Amino acid sequence: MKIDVLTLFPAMFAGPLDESIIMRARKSGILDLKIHNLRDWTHDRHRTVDDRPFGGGPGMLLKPEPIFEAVESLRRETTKVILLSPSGRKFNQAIARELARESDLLLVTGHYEGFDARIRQALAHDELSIGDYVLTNGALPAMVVIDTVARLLPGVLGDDESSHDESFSHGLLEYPQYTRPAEFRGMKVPEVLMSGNHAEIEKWRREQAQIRTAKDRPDLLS
Ligand code: 4FV
Repeated sequence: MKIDVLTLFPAMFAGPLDESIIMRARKSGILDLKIHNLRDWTHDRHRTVDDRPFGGGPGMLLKPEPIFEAVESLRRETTKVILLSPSGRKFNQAIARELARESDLLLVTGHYEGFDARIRQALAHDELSIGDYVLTNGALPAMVVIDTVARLLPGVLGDDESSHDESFSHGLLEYPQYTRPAEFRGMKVPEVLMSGNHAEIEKWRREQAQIRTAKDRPDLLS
């Protein structure tokens, strides 16, 4: 998968996407990730990317010209252009699975008070929000989407790392898990997990996932 990111803060991406599983995916070529500075598509001495909103109001908006030029020069036939903003549809595991089936994504990150509306109208295939809160810019949301989607790409997670039976994979929270020691500070691992009776273990895990979801995330059940 090819992922291009358009941002005013390329340096923010150094670090989170240069470690562990994501770095391995990049090195193996499964993920071709490129970070682009939006100012590279400006032509004035001040490299202007923002301006005041028509009709007044606080703050500044991202201008259409640099973003249109950048998207038009970076996108290909198959590219899915995605805006990151608080007014997007709420990103979740199902959407991540959807995106993981694409061949290339172009993530356009917001800043200031947001985008000139013509960017959404004429360029975006989709608009995603990572949650109902306001960040200083769209870099972290882009990293969240990249990390969530990349680990679903075939070959990214090794055998010992599986996206098979995890939270949200069946619309439920994950069942409680335990590793050695079997007893820690008086807290014992449930007997059934050490019974070797896989049918009983599966049954117990399904029940625990239901119980936990009903208690902590009943919205997932509805
Ligand atoms: C955001 C979110 C988000 C809003 C103002 C950037 C900021 C600034 N993006 N999910 N929540 N963006 O808060 O995606 O433009």
